[in-house]
Amino acid sequence: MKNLFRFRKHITAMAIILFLSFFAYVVNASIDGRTGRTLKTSTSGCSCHSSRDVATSVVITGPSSVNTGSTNTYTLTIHRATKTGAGCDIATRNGTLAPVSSTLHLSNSELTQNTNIPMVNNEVQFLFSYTAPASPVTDTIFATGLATNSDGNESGDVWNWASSFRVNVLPPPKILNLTVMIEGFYNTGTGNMINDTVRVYLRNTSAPYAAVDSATGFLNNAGSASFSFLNAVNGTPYYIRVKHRNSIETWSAGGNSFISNSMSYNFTTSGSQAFGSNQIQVGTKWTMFSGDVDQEGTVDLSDGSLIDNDAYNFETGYRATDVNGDEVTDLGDAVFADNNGFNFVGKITP
Ligand SMILES: [Ca+2]
Ligand SMILES: [Ca+2]
Ligand SMILES: [Ca+2]
Repeated sequence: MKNLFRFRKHITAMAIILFLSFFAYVVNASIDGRTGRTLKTSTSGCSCHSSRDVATSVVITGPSSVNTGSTNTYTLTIHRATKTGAGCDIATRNGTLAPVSSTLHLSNSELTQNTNIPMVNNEVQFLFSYTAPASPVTDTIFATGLATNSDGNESGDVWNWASSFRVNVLPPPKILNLTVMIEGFYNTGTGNMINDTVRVYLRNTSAPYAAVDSATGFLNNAGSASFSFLNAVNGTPYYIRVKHRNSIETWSAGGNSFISNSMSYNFTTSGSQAFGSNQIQVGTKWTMFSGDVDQEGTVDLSDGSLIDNDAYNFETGYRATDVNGDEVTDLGDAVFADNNGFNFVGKITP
């Protein structure tokens, strides 16, 4: 009888311990994070921890524009006066999330805290990576932030949503590495060209040769620059049409395609690199004809008279009439218009 009584007491004590452990488990049930709590899937937020608190600052920062398939790092910052701990739920529609901070883990494709994360000066930052999908899309990153009093239960905790963060997922730019020289700007003595800006248009190779994209670049001493295009695609041939402030517009001899987002083209190696072989040789380089000051497609008397007017007025600086690029308009410029005008130089296009 005595033994049975002792046994009962033992059972009761064990039951109490079990109950207390279970209770502790329940109140701490979400200390290692909950998912499905962002505006992606729910408007209830961290509703176990009181109602939404607008004084809790929850902010997502990172690039708003990324390339398809690329991985970029973002930060979720949670700040709330008087609070000492934090948790979060981060979700996205199309991309893939992964923890960068060791305080995060992936659960149901979302990111959440491992435990109550201590704040420093009422603030905590969670770093995470976002890998963009393979196809262009406007994506959204969602987050809900919890600020706690670190007492191990839901009382005294507050939460808020981050503003939903838009991510424009774009195809990577197509890069044209172009070399093209300008007759009047090229110095055969030094082998260098005066730097200047040109605009490149990519044109379809069938009539009406529609412009698909354009980009500007700043040619260096070797006549080279990189041009970045957002609308062009790989594997489709384009004519390369080059425009410069006082040169005859010049087209590539034929169509050229981007392969793996890249293309190189060099006009200077041969006259026939241009459509209609419409270039002039200066020293060892083939260059765009200079002197089309009014950019109507030919070099003629009207170009010459614009140069003469500016020369008469001793104009200086960056002007279309400065055909040799020395920042002075004078007879040194008129000579190009005279020579090319005499030879009836004009654009040749498909
Ligand atoms: Ca609490
Ligand atoms: Ca002209
Ligand atoms: Ca000049």
